[in-house]
Amino acid sequence: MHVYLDNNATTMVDPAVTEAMIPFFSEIYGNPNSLHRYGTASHPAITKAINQMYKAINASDNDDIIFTSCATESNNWVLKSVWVDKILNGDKNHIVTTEVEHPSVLSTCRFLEEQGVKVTYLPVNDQGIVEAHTLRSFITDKTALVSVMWANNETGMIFPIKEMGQICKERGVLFHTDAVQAVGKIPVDLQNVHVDFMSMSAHKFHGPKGIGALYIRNSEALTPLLHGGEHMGGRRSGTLNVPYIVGMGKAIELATQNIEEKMALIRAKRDRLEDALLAQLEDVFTVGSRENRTPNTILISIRGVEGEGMLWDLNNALIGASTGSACASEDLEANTVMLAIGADHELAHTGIRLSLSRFTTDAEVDYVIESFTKAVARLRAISSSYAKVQPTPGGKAAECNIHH
Ligand code: C6P
Repeated sequence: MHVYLDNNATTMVDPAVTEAMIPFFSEIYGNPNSLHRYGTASHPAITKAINQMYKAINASDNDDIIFTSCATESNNWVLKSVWVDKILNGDKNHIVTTEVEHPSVLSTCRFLEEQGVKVTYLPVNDQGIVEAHTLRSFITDKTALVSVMWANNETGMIFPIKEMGQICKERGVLFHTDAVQAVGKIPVDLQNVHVDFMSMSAHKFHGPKGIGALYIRNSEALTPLLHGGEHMGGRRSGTLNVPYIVGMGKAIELATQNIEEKMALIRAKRDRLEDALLAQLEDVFTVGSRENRTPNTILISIRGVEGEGMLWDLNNALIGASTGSACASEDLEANTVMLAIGADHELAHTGIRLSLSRFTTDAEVDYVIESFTKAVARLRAISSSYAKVQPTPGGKAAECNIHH
């Protein structure tokens, strides 16, 4: 059996999405900016996709949703443009973010620090989230932007975006959220939450790779990252990627329709998998409370088993998982989010991320439980250190704030 449990890295394109995209490769292929019929033929489909996006996140007519090439671009755009608009050409000098953001935010912040911007990286608590009140004390008169992810890609933990948005609104500071791991997984209602900018990526909700979007509240000013032709009202130049725009619209519609029902189905499978692994294996720990986690994600640590060894065994059993973010999985560093939570180095090398999707079946869950427990037994049997590092009950595990 083949089982794909790396849906936080990317997802399968829903066949209905592929079907919607196909005509726009070789039938309706004109440039939408051309005035002839071949160009204008794509306009209804683009309008439909934009409407699907607005509806899915409950944006208002005054807001903008601009298609980008990926969420990495959306995140870069917000951070670099706020730097230009509010710091280089304004009187601010400070950005606030968290220590567990995706590299597309963290590396951009490091670049901005090299340009002289002050960046505060908010610490996470033992659940892997930043508490809203922590943010309040770090905002100063010089703060231009707060950027906090809606849900973390490695743990699935959901951040208090509503409370943080309110704090930023009260303090008159722009608020950006990287909602890549939230949109399509949990309800995202922008009439209920105050955010100025929000990044999204289609391939995280069964759309194609290579297309993302940036939501911009009430047409807030934001210097373009890409200058060129006056595409998308001059906000982001480049010929519109019509098939992918159509695919993103269809994918977000499918992912957000009856989202509560979809969440319940995924959560039931995730909980069954998590319960079985915790019950059948000794010295394993999952990160963060389930109630405050995206319903598809488990980050599990297995004392005495290197994450890479575990991935190898799972891969041999035709199961795709990861040791954390796909961008960081080629090096053998400890899981940075687990270190931020306070796990010791040994445990931070043992994290395995299992991320389900609406296509995951019960039979697949059964197969993963069986294969996972076998792999742990095999790897512990050949581990020279496992017997030595076993914690005493309530000892090391409690110290490193990883929750059983
Ligand atoms: N995270 C993961 O394995 P792109 O691919 O540029 O559209 O999305 C980047 C991105 C931005 N923010 C968050 C929270 C993300 O999770 C990702 C992608 C993948 O966790 C690949 S590194």
